[in-house]
Amino acid sequence: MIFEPEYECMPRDELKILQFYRLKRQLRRVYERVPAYRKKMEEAGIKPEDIRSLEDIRYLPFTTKDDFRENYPYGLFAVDMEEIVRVHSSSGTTGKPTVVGYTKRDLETWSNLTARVLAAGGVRKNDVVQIAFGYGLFTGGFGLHYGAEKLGATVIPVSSGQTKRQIMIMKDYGTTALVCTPSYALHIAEVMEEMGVSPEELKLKVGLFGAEPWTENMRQEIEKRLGIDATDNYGLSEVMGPGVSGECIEAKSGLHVFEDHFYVEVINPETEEPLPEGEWGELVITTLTKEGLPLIRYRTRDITRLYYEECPCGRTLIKMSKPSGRTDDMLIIRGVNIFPSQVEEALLEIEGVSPHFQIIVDRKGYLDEMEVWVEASENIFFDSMKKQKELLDRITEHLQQALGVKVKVKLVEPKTIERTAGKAKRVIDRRELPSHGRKD
Ligand code: DLL
Repeated sequence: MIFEPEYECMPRDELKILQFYRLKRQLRRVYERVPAYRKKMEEAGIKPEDIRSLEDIRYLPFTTKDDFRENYPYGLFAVDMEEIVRVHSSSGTTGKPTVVGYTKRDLETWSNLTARVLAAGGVRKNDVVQIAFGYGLFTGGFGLHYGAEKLGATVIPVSSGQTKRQIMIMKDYGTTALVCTPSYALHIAEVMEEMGVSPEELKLKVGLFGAEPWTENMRQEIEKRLGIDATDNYGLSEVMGPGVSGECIEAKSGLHVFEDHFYVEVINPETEEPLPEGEWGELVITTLTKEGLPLIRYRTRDITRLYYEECPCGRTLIKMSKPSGRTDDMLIIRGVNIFPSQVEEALLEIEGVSPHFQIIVDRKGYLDEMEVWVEASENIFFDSMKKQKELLDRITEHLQQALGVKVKVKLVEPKTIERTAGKAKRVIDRRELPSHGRKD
C-alpha cells in the first residue's frame, strides 16, 4: 500500500518542478528569518534569487553540526517560539545536544511521512504496531507513533526496554508489527529463545527497523529468528527524525527518499563536491517544507549512495542504499579504512558466531589498533579448546579477507557483550581517555 501515491508515485519531471518551487520558498524564508543563514549566504556572496535551477543548490553553503552548536539552543529556528509546539533533541556524544523544533504543520508532515514509512514496510490499518523505540527527547518513539495512528493501525506505545515484558505484550496483545532498532530486535529474538517462546506463537508479520546501520546479513538473521519480513528506515533528528526514507517490502532493496520534502545529494566528504548518481559518499539533505527548523544542505555524515530504478512497488522516488556507516565512525587501521558494518557483514557469514560483537580501538604510539570481540555461540564456547582455537582462526582469516588487514580477534563468552534497547554500541574507543585520568 502507498500512503500518499500522488506524491510517492509522481512523475519525476513533475517532482523536480515541485522540488524547485519548494526550494525557492524555503531559501527565501531562511534568508529573511534566520540570521545565521543570511550571514552564511552573504559570506558566500549568494542570494536566494541566484538559485535558478535545482542543480544550482551546489553553490549554497553547507550546514553542519557546528551551526547547531553555535546557535544553541533555538538560533536556527525560522519561526517565533510561540509557533513551536514540540521540541526534541539528540543526545550527542560530544558537547551540547542538538535541539530541534516543530510547528503544528511540521508535526502533521512528520506523521504523514512516518505513515509512508510504515505503509511501505507492510503495515496496514488492521495491524497492531508495537513501538519499542524510546519515547522522549529521542525522535524514534513519538515519530513513528503518530505515523502508525495516522495510518489507522492500533498502536502499543511500549517504548524501549523491559524485554520480557515486550515479549509478553507481543504474545498477549497480538502484535503484528514490531518497530525498534535492528540490534534490539535481535535481542528480543534472543530473549524469546531463552523464554522458550517460538515465533509461531506470535502473530508478528513485519518489522520496521532503523536508527542505526545494519547489514543484509543482519536482515536475514532477524527475519529468520523472528519469522518476519524486515525493512529498513532512516532519518535523523536534525532533519526531522524517522521519516526521511524507508524501504518498501516489495523490493527490500534500498530506501525510498521522500523527495517531495527532502532534496538529497551525495558529496565527496573531502572535496565537498557533489558526486554523480550511484557513487558512495556523504549524504547531504535540504529540507523543502520544514517550518520550524529548515535546513539547507545539511551534512549528515552518513555514507550512502543514491540511485534511481523502477521499483515493483510503483514509487517513483529515488533510492538510497542502506547507510553503511558515518564518516566519523570510520576507523583507519594501518592505512585501511574500516567501518563497523563491514565487520558485522563478515562475522555473520561465519558459522558458530553470534551476531553480537564489539570493536575495541586503542592507540599504540601513533598507530590505531583494533580488536574485535566476538561472542561464540553456546555450543562452541563450551566445547574443547581445540574447537575454540579453530573458530578463532577461522574468524581471524575471514576478517582479514573481508577487511584487507589483519585484526586481533577475541572470543568472549555467550551473552557478555552488552545488549541495549536502543542503538548498539559497536565501537569502544579507548583512544580518547582524558589525560588527567591517566597514570602515565
Ligand atoms: O535515529 C532517527 C530515527 C529513529 C531513524 C527511528 C529511524 C528510526 P538520531 O538519534 O538523531 O535520529 O540519529 C541519527 O542515526 O545520522 C545515522 O547515522 C543513524 N541512522 C538512522 N537511521 C539509520 C539507518 C534517529 N536506517 C543517525 N541506517 C543518522 C543506518 C541510521 N544509520
